[in-house]
Amino acid sequence: MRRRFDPSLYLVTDRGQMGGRDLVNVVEAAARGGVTVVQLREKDASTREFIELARRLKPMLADLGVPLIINDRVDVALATGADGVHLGRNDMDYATARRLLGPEALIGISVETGNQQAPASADYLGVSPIFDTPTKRDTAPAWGLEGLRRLRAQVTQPLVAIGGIHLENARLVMEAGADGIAVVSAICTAEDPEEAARELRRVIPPRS
Ligand code: TZP
Ligand code: MG
Repeated sequence: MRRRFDPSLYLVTDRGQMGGRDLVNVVEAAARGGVTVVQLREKDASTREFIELARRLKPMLADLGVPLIINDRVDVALATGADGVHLGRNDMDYATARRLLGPEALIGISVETGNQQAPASADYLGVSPIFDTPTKRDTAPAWGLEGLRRLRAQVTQPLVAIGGIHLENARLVMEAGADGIAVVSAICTAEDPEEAARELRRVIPPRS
């Protein structure tokens, strides 16, 4: 049995895109607007700062019933009681992370090309990038909607699509087979992150 979780609107944080606003305030607004999962992504923070940020987010998100996932770092997830991790191809392997985090943890795996495999028991695959995006430039070639459709037909894990997704194309991405959309700039740069999340929620088809 796969762990229960709603991947439909997945916020990936980038403090650099928040215009000096406090991370917790922006994430809380987004969660109130309907974000269903939050990934804390900190590429430049020290381990200590990463842990402090996760500890600030965790109780607020727990109160709102929104799981917190840590990007890359199993140790930070363990240290902070986060709900899971998102692992890229150079991060800890799935089996080791599962052993350390236990059967209840949410573990997502990045899939950047058609020949990358992922364990059937992964909680979701992060399909990356769907479209080119200024937020992350060192990516593999974009999947496009057609690539996403093809992958959907080949794998059983839930698919969370990321890269260049915003209000105008979110529905198309869902219709191409995604179980959820992950966004950075569409929420982190928004003047009103709560409203941005609410608007994205409106274009995501209800889960069957
Ligand atoms: N991984 C693949 S693309 C991406 C990440 C973290 C960035 C997506 O950012 P945006 O602003 O939603 O295009
Ligand atoms: Mg990573």
